[in-house]
Amino acid sequence: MYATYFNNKFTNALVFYIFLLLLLLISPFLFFWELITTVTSCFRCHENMSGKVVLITGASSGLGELMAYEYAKRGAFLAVIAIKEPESRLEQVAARARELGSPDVIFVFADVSKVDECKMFVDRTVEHFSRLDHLVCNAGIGPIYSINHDVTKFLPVMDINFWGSVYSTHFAIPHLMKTKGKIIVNASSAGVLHPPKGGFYNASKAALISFYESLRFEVSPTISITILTLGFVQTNIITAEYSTKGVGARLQKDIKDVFPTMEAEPCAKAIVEGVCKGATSITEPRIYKALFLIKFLFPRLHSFYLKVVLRTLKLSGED
Ligand SMILES: NC(=O)c1ccc[n+]([C@@H]2O[C@H](COP(=O)([O-])OP(=O)(O)OC[C@H]3O[C@@H](n4cnc5c(N)ncnc54)[C@H](OP(=O)(O)O)[C@@H]3O)[C@@H](O)[C@H]2O)c1
Ligand SMILES: *[C@@H]1O[C@H](CO)[C@@H](O)[C@H](O)[C@H]1NC(C)=O
Ligand SMILES: *[C@@H]1O[C@H](CO)[C@@H](O)[C@H](O)[C@H]1NC(C)=O
Ligand SMILES: CC(=O)N[C@H]1CO[C@H](CO)[C@@H](O)[C@@H]1O
Repeated sequence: MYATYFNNKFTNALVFYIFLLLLLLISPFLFFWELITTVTSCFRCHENMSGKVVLITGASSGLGELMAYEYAKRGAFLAVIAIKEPESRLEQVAARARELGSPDVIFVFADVSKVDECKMFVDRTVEHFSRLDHLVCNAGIGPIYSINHDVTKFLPVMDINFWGSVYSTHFAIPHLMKTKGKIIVNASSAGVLHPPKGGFYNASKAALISFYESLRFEVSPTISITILTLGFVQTNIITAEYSTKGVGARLQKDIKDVFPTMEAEPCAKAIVEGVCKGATSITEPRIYKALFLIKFLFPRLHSFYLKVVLRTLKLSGED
């Protein structure tokens, strides 16, 4: 009996390693396949955004704001959404987008974690513009705490990052069906790489990836979905309210030393360009794609890397 058990276990492991070896052997061909696809995609025609309607949640700052400007430069009508806060800059964002070339911009204050408010801003956008072409589910928060904290404090992470995107998508789908539109969802490389202590944030992003990867099959080919898995981009989320006690600010500085980071503006430009070219997933900085590959092919190397990073960031002692 033990022999069979050992045998099974051994064969299973062997099958895995043989498969891995085969994969490595054919990887030069796979590599060229990827390369050729990437090169040909450069020549694919861009969607003409002039006269199209784009709804962006979380557009009062960060990448959401910059994406609004990129769409504005392409002549799209815009509906920009953010939660009403004393310092919310949504009106200024709307004004700037008009200056940059958007023919008409509306702004709506709403909390994406509330289902009726999501219905309200989708309805209001369609009432005003009579159509919807792109839905950008961008609003997100990123706290950094360990499981030892009061766990209920983190319900908002799931409510905003995951449910906020799902609610908006639910109400937008009937309108996107009519225009053969697109959904752009803001996940994160953290949803794939799960660095330590990002548990709640990273889990909300992993849930997004999982949900939208299967939704893809449900709504295609009418609606296409672009999943963003960004690495560290220098915006203000890392210093946002949930990462209290100054850990956020220090972390942002430390992160720059150990992870590849990218400026927000070229990143927003790359995203909108990718979406208009019909990309199904976008990763910026590109180097993170290599990290994803390492994680799937060599999980031991991945955890070794994370341990080293954890030590460098000195996150282990505090929370
Ligand atoms: N920066 C990075 O390194 C990075 C990396 C990977 C993924 N991402 C993802 O990118 C997205 C945006 O990041 P960011 O750095 O640009 O963050 P940000 O500057 O803090 O922007 C977040 C936006 O979401 C809005 N928002 C927050 N809670 C909301 C709510 N309940 N309802 C409606 N709007 C709400 C904020 O509006 P108000 O301020 O007006 O509330 C703000 O406009 C997130 O989903 C994040 O997970 C970022
Ligand atoms: C894009 O569409 C607008 C109107 O829908 C049209 O006037 C313009 O010429 C188009 N631009 C290109 C580059 O095709
Ligand atoms: C996505 O969410 C993150 C915060 O989690 C934010 O930094 C970024 O601006 C958002 N937008 C895009 C397009 O990534
Ligand atoms: C890439 C990213 O934003 N990941 C998050 C996941 O959790 C880690 C843990 O510290 C955070 O640093 C990140 O914000």
